[in-house]
Amino acid sequence: MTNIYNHILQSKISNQKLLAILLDPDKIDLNKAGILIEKINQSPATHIFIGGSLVENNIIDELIIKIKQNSDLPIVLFPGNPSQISDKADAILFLSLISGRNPDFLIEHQVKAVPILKQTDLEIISTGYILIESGTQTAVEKVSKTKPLDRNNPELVLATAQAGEMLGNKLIYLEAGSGAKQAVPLEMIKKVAQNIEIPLIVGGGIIDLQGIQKAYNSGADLVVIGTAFENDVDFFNK
Ligand code: 1GP
Repeated sequence: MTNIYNHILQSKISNQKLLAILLDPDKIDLNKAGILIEKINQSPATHIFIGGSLVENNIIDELIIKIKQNSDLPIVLFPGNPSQISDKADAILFLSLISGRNPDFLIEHQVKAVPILKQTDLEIISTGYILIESGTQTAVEKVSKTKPLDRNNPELVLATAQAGEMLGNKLIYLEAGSGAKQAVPLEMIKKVAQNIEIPLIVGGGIIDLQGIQKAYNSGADLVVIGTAFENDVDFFNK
């Protein structure tokens, strides 16, 4: 497996846009995972992200094994907490919720994750995770007990992203929240993309192909699609 972060960087440099399908293990029936993986293989996805705000079942290992048997796509953990770490994946977005002021999600979970991560060969990709207000309270907001940043305050969002970059994060993730009513504003994506050097991930509330294209056109390097694919596995054929 090649280095996943380097590939993201190279893709950014060559303006090759990336697409991740997010699978929430809580919402997956392992018996039907075969069909799901087939659909992912037929889609333009370049990565599979695995995780969720809660994840109460423990099928993560099994799910990843099944994906690996049927797909060559890189599998990246996108964990809500350290219990979602699996050594079966290829990499992990080592997230710090820098839009919030809850120390648990800024550093506590990360400290707790270290002994687990040290036992794995996962590629660790430090990611500044920024939650943007999106119309209703999303699961991330509830679980993390943090306030999202004002969607009408792009300056603050940019300063937060730049602080993440200066702190050494390798990626910035602008998140509206899973199933968000409103996706991250395009102007905000543009402003952040133009003023950071590191790759930019955008996700939450993107429900159609035009939405993906618009996020790319605004400067997103990687777009994450969860709910839309969950609701319709033929989403990418439309
Ligand atoms: C959530 O950004 C991802 O963390 C995907 O969101 O489920 O709304 O596509 P959706």
